[in-house]
Amino acid sequence: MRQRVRDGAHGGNGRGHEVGRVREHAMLAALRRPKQRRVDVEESLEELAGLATAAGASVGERVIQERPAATPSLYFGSGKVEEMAEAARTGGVNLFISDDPLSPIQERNLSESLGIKVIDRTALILDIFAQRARSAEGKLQVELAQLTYLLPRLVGQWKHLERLGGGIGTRGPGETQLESDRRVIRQRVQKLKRELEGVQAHRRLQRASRRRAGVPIVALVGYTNAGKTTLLNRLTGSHLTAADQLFVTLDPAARLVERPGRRPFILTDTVGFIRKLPHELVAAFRATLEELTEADVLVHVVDASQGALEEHMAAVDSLLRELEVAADRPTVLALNKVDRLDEAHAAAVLAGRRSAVALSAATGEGVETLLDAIEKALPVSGAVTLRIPHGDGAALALCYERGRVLTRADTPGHVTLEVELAGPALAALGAYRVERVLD
Ligand SMILES: Nc1nc2c(ncn2[C@@H]2O[C@H](COP(=O)(O)OP(=O)(O)OP(=O)(O)O)[C@@H](O)[C@H]2O)c(=O)[nH]1
Ligand SMILES: [Mg+2]
Repeated sequence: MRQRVRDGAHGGNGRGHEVGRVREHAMLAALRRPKQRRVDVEESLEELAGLATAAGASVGERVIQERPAATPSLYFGSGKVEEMAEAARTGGVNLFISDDPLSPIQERNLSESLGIKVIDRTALILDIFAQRARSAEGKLQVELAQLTYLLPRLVGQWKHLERLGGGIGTRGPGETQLESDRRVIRQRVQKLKRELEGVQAHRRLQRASRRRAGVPIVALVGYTNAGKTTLLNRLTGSHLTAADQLFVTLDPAARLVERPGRRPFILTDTVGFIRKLPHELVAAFRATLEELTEADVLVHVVDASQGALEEHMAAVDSLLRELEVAADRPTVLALNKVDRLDEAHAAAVLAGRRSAVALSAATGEGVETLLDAIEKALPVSGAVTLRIPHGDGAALALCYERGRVLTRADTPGHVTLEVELAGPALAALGAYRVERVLD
């Protein structure tokens, strides 16, 4: 794992540097509150193990403590923490990872009690992103997220010292140092934001020219490891990296899909989603993810062979809502990896899901059915003419956001547009439709 995150997450108890080159062996822990099902907590821990592996650590013991609520000082109960400290010593564990977010104080106290480095799921995900970011934009976004995460931790560290009654080592230069650290970080955050704006302006231009070319855009979205990149590779003959690891893809990619007898479209791949995605990352990656708002159709790729299918789909849906990707956007549900299921299981997964297609990006089974479904959801190819009163700004906005405006004529009182629109948007605007272009 990279040093930068470790220092930030660690709160600086002086041990972070020792394990720099040693392989990290991690203990994972979560609380189970009375209302939670054990299987859900176990699945979340399993995913945390996947994240730890992706970050380069090996995984040892997993601990679930049943408690009505977290404790303010240690998150876990103090008796449990003693047990875990003992287990860590005997198990050769040098890293403790909490599945839930820890406050800076909890992180620090736990680290002191356990005698090893302590991080939470957020720091772990940030670390993976830091290791994987390749593009200039990706790197800027990750650093921005890391600094946002670090800033309150510096403050927390200071409050912690104050709580201990100040005294030697906490006066004068200590405070000055903290203030200047914070100032330096804030300045860096401002600089990163400016640089990001530059990169993003460039990408907006690229997107605008793509849009002008008039080829519809189809965006792959989904949980990390669902098979998005494998599917893009299959449909476009590309060789983007796909692997059985979480967060392989960070940078967006776009490729043209051209199949004989079918309308061409641009297919985009982007960073995958996960439960409890750090809000620092969502904020920092907002621009990357904003690409989704420009898609004509979303293909929600789901790993259908996976037990926590419903939770994964819900996590993706809630992130899409957070990103304000319109809920009425045509979406095709791609239930992937059906090659791993027997027929009965595949049928059970498909049952009751509208607009779902079962497929295997690995074998190619079901891919033509997916292409049929995408084609149906694409904007209608023929243009329609709409006469919209000036008063209805929302309708006009919808045309520009969700359609492709070919011509526009403004007259007093009305705007007449020739526009290509997808089915749902067309249905919403049907009242303004006129049969032929008015002179
Ligand atoms: N059996 C099977 N494996 C698949 C299928 N599609 C993808 N995989 C495997 O699933 C793993 C993840 O695939 P990716 O395409 O990297 O998944 P992704 O959604 O792009 O994941 P991230 O970029 O990490 O978010 C890889 O090991 C793929 O080989 C499929 O249809 N069947
Ligand atoms: Mg990928």
